[in-house]
Amino acid sequence: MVSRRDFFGGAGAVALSAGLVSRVGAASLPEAPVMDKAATQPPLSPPNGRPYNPVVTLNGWTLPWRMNNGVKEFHLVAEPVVRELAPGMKAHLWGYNGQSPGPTIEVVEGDRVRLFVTNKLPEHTSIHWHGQRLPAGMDGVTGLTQPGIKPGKTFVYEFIAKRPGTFMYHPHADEMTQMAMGMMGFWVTHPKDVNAHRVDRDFCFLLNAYDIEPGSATPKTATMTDFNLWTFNSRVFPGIDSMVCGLNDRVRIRIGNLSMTNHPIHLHGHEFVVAGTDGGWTNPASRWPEVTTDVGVGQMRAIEFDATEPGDWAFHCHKSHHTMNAMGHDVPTLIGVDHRGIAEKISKLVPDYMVMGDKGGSMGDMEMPLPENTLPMMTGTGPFGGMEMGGMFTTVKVRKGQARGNYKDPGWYEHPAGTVAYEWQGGAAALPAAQQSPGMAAAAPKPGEKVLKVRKGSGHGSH
Ligand SMILES: [Cu+2]
Repeated sequence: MVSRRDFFGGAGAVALSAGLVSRVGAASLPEAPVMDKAATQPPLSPPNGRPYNPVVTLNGWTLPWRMNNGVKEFHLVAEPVVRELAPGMKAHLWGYNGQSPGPTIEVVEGDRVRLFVTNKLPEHTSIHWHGQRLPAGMDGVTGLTQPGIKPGKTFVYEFIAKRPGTFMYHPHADEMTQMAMGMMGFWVTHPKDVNAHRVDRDFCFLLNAYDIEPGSATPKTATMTDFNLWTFNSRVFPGIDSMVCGLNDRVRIRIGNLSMTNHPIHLHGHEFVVAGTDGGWTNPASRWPEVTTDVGVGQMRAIEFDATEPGDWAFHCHKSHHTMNAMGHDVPTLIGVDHRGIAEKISKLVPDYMVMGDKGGSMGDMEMPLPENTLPMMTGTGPFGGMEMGGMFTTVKVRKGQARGNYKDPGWYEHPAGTVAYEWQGGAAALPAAQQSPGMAAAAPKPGEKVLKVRKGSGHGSH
């Protein structure tokens, strides 16, 4: 059936106007910068517009903009990209401006924002601005609020960034495929008052997941739960950069979940509060300290803490399957089973088969033949050996003297003498000087002296 619109917009009319439109379009579209690296880029200090304190996107970057008569103009290009998940593995994904996830968009509360979205995918798409207050027609839901953006076309979205906070963007078109292929990005609307909610370090990243068969490069898009690569911003450990902080810095980590399951995110060595959600900043009186917070599907959390403890602190999803890379998900349990002979038989059928949790062996230390373009399931080497991690794992590195604005990885933490767990060699345990409380050395018992353990009441030194 040919509709009236089709009739008037028929082939002849399109051919006549297309050249004109595209010439004007090319001249007036903002530049669409492309990122060719998966490394964390330094924060983008705003070159124009109102000031704000920029975020650092973990293994990502912020999209530059241009000002056009007071409007902040961005240009996102939806396109196939090659994303390095970690050194040794590249994935063929869909993303924006050269990477998946796309670049972070940073604006200030009250900014008028105009986003040009060009579709270079083989199918139609749209962008939904997750969490924003905006006119319904700018909400980016294909069929409901706009037609899909056809391949080769550019759509314009325009609205005022009304609410400060943490947001995401993703397609609302053939979502199952497009999200499984990596189409998503982060959005931060900074408060108008540059001193409001101010922190020293403000990191952000998305939780996402892929199902890429070892040896291949393109995700299986029909997978609902059995993903084999659990990622922070489309990176897996050891490919995820550390979040580097100065001692006593106030640190914020903003996390958005666009995977298909929840992720209990856990920080070692510090307690944090959830200072913000997808709905905005939390009331300080409503906050409670915790060391793990669950980030549900479609949710965002901004956690904050004072980095008071120097060291290299693990930061990871607490689902143990999510800190593993591919191939760890269909392995039989053979703990306690005499597997001599069995492993050999199975390995004839499954070339990469090996026994886990037996004879003290660990996958982390073993050299296992891998198909091309995949990663060991538990990997990474720390200063004390194999870390046996993968997937959603990285570190928060807290260092005295790490200058403000310096995000360079300082290397491994140098532990003060006597503060590292050690093997007991028999005899009395040596209590290192660094762990003695004041006055303890003087009170240490002489050999053979009987020690009476008495708990002192506070404020009473009479014992
Ligand atoms: Cu998880």
